[in-house]
Amino acid sequence: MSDPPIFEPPDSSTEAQRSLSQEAQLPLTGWQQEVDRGLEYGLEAAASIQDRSISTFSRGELPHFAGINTFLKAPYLEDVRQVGNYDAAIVGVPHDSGTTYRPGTRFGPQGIRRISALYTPYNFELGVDLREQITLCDVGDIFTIPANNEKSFDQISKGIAHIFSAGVFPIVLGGDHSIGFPTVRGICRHLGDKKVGIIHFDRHVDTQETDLDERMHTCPWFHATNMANAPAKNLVQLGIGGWQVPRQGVKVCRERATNILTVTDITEMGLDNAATFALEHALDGTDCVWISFDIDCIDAGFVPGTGWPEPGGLLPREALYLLKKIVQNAPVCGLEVVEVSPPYDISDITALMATRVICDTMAHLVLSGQLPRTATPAYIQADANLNVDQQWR
Ligand SMILES: [Mn+2]
Repeated sequence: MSDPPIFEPPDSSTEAQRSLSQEAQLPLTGWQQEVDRGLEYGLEAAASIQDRSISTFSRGELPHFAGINTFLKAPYLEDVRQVGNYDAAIVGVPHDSGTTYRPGTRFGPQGIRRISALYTPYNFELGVDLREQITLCDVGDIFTIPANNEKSFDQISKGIAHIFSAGVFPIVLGGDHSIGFPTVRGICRHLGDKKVGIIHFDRHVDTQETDLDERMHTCPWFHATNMANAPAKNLVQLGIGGWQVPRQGVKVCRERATNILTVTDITEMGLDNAATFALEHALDGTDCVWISFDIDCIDAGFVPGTGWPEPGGLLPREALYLLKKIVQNAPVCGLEVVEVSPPYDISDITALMATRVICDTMAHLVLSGQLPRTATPAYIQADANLNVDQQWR
């Protein structure tokens, strides 16, 4: 008997082969700077340590289980007036007072930061090393007011407007989805007459005017699409469906003609066609796209740590593929990842999924030439318009 043939792909015929080649092209400058800083601030290691890049006090990526939890161990920026010195900024919004069932997303930012320590800044298939290619800071959290949604919304809009108008790419760690309205409002304050399309990953429509008599996490897009800068015709809603979609929200989607794809729509038309649908509608007459990623768009089996888990959602690799196609083909002005509730999480897997969405987004921004920014995007206006709130037109 002869041995079975061994499959040997020719060079560069597989993603893995290309990835092996790409890694050799990446610099190690950022890594070396981190090591040098570690040795200076954290002291050289004890004499018995053979690897002399190790310091006495952990000051960088390693060990992954050590250190202070900012997102991906990015520098903590205490003075937010300096945020314009970075390409991208992480900001936590620990607000869960808009929650209508399971609370706990006030712990979302810290849960995401904690498990993000598991990640290196490098991705094999994408051939990206974030430490080498962009500057990232973590500005900490917005000071939210837990007894009052509206005061929290005002704080959130002011904070997001500050980051966005500094020309930095904002990455928001929620928080429940009620923050989708004030984050977009913060963007709209610096758009002048420009417009933003919203691409919304979710199992739920989140379009009703009020819930339990307040603007809760079921309501952000009713109020966001009241603003002239964020037209409802540019709201794309991916992954909607199941037994948790309130009928009053469906009525609003119908009246405002938002663009919905169910999970079945997405799988039947194919991921590429679904991404094209999202891009065409979100970019029709707009200048940029805001991505609002509710972690519950993914099947509940993968994301138990969330406020309203719903079986039948997207698979992680489907959601990540859609995200890739969208981010690489749209001028993206910011990202929020919401509804991660660590008290309901299991082994941090929901928070890890959120980390994955954020890191993938940054990588696709690099691969599409959007980060690092060489100039402030033309849709960002320095002057603030504080009167963007409107009634439905
Ligand atoms: Mn949802």
